[in-house]
Amino acid sequence: MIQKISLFLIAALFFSCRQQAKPVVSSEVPVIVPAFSADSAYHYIQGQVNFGPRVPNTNAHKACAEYLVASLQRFGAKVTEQKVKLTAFNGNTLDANNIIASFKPDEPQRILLFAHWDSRPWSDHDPDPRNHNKPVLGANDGASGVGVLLEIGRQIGLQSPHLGVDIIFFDAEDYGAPEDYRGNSTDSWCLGSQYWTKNPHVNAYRAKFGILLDMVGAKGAKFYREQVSDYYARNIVDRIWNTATNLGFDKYFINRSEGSITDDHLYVNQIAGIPSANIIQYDPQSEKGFGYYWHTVNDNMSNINKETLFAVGTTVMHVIYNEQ
Ligand code: AHN
Ligand code: ZN
Repeated sequence: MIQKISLFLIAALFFSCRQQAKPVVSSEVPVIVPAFSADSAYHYIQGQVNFGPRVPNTNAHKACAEYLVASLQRFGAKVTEQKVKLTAFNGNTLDANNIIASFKPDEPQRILLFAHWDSRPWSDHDPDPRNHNKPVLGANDGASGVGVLLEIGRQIGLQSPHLGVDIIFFDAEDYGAPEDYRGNSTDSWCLGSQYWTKNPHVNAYRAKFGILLDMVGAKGAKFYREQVSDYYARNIVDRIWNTATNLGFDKYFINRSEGSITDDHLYVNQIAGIPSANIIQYDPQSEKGFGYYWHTVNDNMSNINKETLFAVGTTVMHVIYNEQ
């Protein structure tokens, strides 16, 4: 009798354990998304701005490239510098450098994250014409996207998502012809991404999707669904804006289509064929579409806000860590 009962107990225990084990092997295991540090992103923006304007062919530009490469290597990425001479609309030869960081370089399933790291040589939208020939410091226009991606790179190095990730810092995005330029200025923006999409750092490079961060650090920034992104990458735009809404960041991410912007993602979509979305500050009310300090001498650290950095960084982290 005792034997029979214990046999029954063992059997009951065995089956109950099997029952309990089920949810653990199901796909409902919650994904742990590492916390994005806005303090750290802010520090990386300050780190770039400390070099001064990162205009191609200047010492600040060279020194900042070294800082970016050393940072990405410290996070454990395989870093490729794509150094190339590019010709600007005005005939200037630019010593350009696309900086590419690969995490899990042998994993075929990949996500591409990108931002431009150069700053504009002319503050041609400054209200004071005497500033038009001065370079833009680019705390928001340039450094903010790079700073957020450096912090994401640091987190990936500590705990990787399932997929491989490439972070590309494109050069010579902001060397585009001023509005009053009289000569031919077709495709004068985004020279670094135009080059990379025709000459990727690895043969037949593929990624499931791409996300561009451009001007993502300003206080009170609003990010609308951008129309080039919606045309080529509606699913990924949906995923980003839904993720932001679920996280409570809907005051930053407005689920409405506004503006069609020539930016690095245009070439990544059209030439590389990687569906890519642009997270870019946009203000349909303002005259220029972007912040009032856009392409002025006032694009400095005083506009950079940690709450905005946190909303953007956290949203992108959730998108990439939830990708299976
Ligand atoms: C144009 O102004 C044509 N495109 C905006 C791309 C840009 C410039 N992003 C930052 N600076
Ligand atoms: Zn710019």
